[in-house]
Amino acid sequence: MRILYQFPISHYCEKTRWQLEHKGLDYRTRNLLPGPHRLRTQWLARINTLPILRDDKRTVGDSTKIAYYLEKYYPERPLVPEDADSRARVIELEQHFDRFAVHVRRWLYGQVLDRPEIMDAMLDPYRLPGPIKRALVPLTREGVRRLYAIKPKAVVYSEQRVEEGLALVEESLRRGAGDYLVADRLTLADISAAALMAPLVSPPGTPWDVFDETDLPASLQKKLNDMRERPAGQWILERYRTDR
Ligand SMILES: N[C@@H](CCC(=O)N[C@@H](CS)C(=O)NCC(=O)O)C(=O)O
Repeated sequence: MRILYQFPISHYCEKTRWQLEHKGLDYRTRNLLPGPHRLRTQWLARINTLPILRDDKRTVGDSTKIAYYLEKYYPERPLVPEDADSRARVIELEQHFDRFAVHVRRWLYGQVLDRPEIMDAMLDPYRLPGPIKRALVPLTREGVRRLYAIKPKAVVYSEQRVEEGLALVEESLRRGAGDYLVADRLTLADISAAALMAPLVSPPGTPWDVFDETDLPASLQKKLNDMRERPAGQWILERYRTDR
């Protein structure tokens, strides 16, 4: 029995879902409620964050640790190449995109945290009774603001890091041999980059595809369109169309 403890909206959880599905591994998801989740995550893996994977008797927390755990115990459809140079590059890129992901989250929440769609995307999976959901909305929103430091200066800093992340995708594509960042096929570097930056371009059907964008401020609409149209944005959308 394989269980992925997750927040559906978390891009780190999406990275793990993609990897599990690429490998054809069956799993069930268990959605934890943001806030009280820490009681469960501490008990399961002594960490505060999701994803956590329970694989029969083994429990692994953190998307990077899960990634290497899965490569080790389920080597079919490998995502880390054998060849030493490519392997080193995949490991390096995975680490970079893992760090950029914090800034993707902060920049995006900086733009949309006050919109109702965000709290719906976060809380609707739990099918809470209306009054409980209404009580949780302000607590969850302020919890997110505090936890991820959604403050004007930090959001501006994160915007620059997001730009670096997108530029790294584009530079890696120029260096690489084709559609993928390192090898001539999908690797953990591609899954990490595409999943962790997907909230910026909200591929159809993903948990971030929740806005009627014509309803967003014009400057934000333009920024999101620009991201979607540049090579990195196009590449993320293509990975979702082809490999997800
Ligand atoms: N490095 C971790 C980061 C995971 C992470 O930041 N998860 C967030 C959701 S996107 C989380 O669980 N936050 C809740 C908390 O910090 O209490 C990983 O790769 O799994």
